[in-house]
Amino acid sequence: MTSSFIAVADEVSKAVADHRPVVALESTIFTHGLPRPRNIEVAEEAEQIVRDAGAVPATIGVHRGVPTVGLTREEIVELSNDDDVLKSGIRELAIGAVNRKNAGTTIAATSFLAHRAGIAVFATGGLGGVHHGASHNFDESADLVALANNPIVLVSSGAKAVLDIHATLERFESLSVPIVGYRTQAYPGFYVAESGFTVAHRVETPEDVAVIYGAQRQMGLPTALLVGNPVPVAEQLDPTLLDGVIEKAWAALEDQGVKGQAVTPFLLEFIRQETGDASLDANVALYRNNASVAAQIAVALGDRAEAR
Ligand code: PSU
Ligand code: MN
Repeated sequence: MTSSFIAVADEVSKAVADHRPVVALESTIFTHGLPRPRNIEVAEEAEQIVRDAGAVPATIGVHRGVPTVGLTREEIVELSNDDDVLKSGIRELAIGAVNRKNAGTTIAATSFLAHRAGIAVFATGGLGGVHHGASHNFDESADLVALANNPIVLVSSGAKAVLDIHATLERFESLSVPIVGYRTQAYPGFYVAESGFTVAHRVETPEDVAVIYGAQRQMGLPTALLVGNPVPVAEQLDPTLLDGVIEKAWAALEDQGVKGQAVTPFLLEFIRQETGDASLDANVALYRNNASVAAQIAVALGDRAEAR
């Protein structure tokens, strides 16, 4: 292992050493993004989906201060039920050495830890990005820069619908982070299949993704490869419902003066309540689908030497 401060589960480190398929999964989705007890069910189901597709799951989070790649079932349950659980980006990772608290890792921190552990593929729900009003509040997710600096394949259903999607896509362009649509030309809209923006490149198969990623690695490109995988249309949130709810969520955020790391969880929880859990169902559906596609990509990567 690259660092004695990061704990890696035996099953994961063996699979990485043997070049067998592994899929990283984040923990903020179950510590801050989903309500109990559904958070635990979803975390466990994602692992099972990855296993069923022939890959080893590595759920990543901070357990009692230790960044851990491959949380055990007990550790996932502990984080899921912890009322004091923190949200850890990259800059919080070392602080755990002193506070010894549990934390969910964001996409930024999970990408960093996955890459450090030699894992190439990561499945999540929706990306962080440029927040609404960022031109005056400067609120941009650290996910953006982390994805410019950690060469992993990240399967998501686009950026979170509460963000400024146009600005987020512009920032990914500035940061030279490539985005491909998985069997679509539309940039996915998280809870909905289409965000209203398009991607320049569409891929048809897990093998296509593996080939592009292998080429990136061969060239020594430092960035992630983003795979936009839309929620199945049958399971998406009603798009007309969504537009109105987002406006209300932004107003509530402003009203209550919510800032910093609390912004994203606040907005998602607000939308869940306003939609009577329909957004939650869509979130779970898209996450399942992303775990499945990520596992297929990990299998397609196989032991391609060029993709290491
Ligand atoms: N999924 C959820 N809720 C969340 C997140 C994901 O259902 O809160 C997290 C992701 O881990 C993402 C982070 O990296 O939100 C972005 O938060 P911020 O805007 O503070 O960077
Ligand atoms: Mn922020």
